[in-house]
Amino acid sequence: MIETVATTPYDDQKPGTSGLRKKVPHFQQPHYAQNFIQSLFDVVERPADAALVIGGDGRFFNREVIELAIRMAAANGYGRVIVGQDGILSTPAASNLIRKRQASGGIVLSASHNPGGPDGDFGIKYNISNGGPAPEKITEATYRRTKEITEYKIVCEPAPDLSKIGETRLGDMVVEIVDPVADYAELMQALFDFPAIKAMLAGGFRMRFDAMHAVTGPYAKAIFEGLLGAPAGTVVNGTPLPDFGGGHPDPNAVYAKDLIDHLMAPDGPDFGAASDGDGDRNLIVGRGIVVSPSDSLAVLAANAHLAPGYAKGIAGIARSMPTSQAADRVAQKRGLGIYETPTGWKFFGNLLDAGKVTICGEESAGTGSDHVREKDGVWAVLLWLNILAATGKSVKDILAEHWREFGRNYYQRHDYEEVESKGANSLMDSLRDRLASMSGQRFGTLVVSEADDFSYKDPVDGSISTGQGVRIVFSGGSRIVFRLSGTGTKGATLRVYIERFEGHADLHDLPPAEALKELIETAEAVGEIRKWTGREAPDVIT
Ligand code: G16
Repeated sequence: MIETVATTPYDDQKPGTSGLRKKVPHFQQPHYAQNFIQSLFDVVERPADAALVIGGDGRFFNREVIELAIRMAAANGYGRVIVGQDGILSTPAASNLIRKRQASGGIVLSASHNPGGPDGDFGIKYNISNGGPAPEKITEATYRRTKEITEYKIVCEPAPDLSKIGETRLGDMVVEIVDPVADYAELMQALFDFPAIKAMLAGGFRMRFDAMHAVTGPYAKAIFEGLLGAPAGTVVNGTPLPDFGGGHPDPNAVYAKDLIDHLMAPDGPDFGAASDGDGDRNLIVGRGIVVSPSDSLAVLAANAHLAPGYAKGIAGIARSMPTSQAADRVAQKRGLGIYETPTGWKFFGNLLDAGKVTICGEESAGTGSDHVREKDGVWAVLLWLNILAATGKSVKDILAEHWREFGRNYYQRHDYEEVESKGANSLMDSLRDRLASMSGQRFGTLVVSEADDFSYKDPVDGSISTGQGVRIVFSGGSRIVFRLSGTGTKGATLRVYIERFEGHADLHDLPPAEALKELIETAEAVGEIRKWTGREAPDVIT
């Protein structure tokens, strides 16, 4: 039986870089999640009897909202929901299922790399029928709808048991509970040379994968320890927990320190990797070296042809604006198209659908390809393993050779987290006010050649996105980018991205902080970070 429930709008349901993210208690307010889900159902394109994929990263409150979404889908005319067993689906696995099962879309419950638990973060994102994050025109229409919503529809019957694989009915709708790993593992086997990676692992190559108590645990165990035969224990922190074991499932130098420490030991494993809350980000570490996400994108793009799924070569590369220009150098040398988009995977969807690019990546530890329409942590790890197996080289050697061929783009991102929104906005406003007069200005040895607030015109559908981050480019190509994060849930997070190109091979082994020293000082001089944030130093440097 369908119940229509009266509700009143909330005024803060504007999706950010990747869906609606708030603290759990915020989501637990009466009708909060229901309002957002109904607004989505009201605005998204879907034929009658459409299929909808539903899953999440297993964080606290996951199951409650999955059950709600199933009951609301049944009341809103969906013909079928495809749900990961126990409510689990990594973001890339959900993207794959949407595509494979020709669903009209999917709901993924995750706040990605943000911490979980009763006081942690929660999130709802919607993916469209190509498997990718909803573009801005849908997120904006959803937001508009949330401001005028007066009722939502839900069936009175409870959702079925999510632990049992198979089909049941809820009202007129079929509820199909599926193994969250099987279809994804099949896709990975079609892309990569599993026998070669298996042989490398059997030959004594040692790896460590840290699932950070988040969603990739079951995927990593099935693929690395199961299909590829890595010894039991290769995957650590492999059981998804609602609070991620009290940790912060963000695979960076701060939160994945334990993994990095293992890889820095002289007798450490050959290869280490980690993924985030919902399995779309990745960190790659070789023995004695951490690979920056921007370099990882460039290396993967330059070597993808070594994997069977990309043997014909790649069509082009896309990167988000703040991501380093290392990938541009690969594109230029190999005669490939290169696209610079705003931050957010949603901007890659049209380029991938149009066949303009095959590989995409972001400085925020995301890399992926046209196999799905999301970034994909386990995919990146497998492509690295495939490259290592095909070349027989170490991660360190691969990077050194890459820099020799293409030059090195030294790169750092400085994050100032949970700063007061007012100060952060004033910092950005002050920069914007000075943009027009910045060209020609000198800071030490650096002279500004160009300064703008990045805007993007989508080459496929012509849509325009403005205000995507302040870029200050210096003669010689060095850059400082200032941007406010769109994924935080408290105050504002200021991100400062710093980049310098070095062409001389004998200068490729400097610590990034040293190579970027003058630019880091210039970032403070131009941005007046201390003055506006009251902070002496960044919270996280990646
Ligand atoms: C999300 C988006 C990414 C984006 C990242 C950082 O990642 O999917 O495309 O690069 O946020 O965004 P911001 O700098 O605005 O915080 P995830 O892994 O959180 O979904």
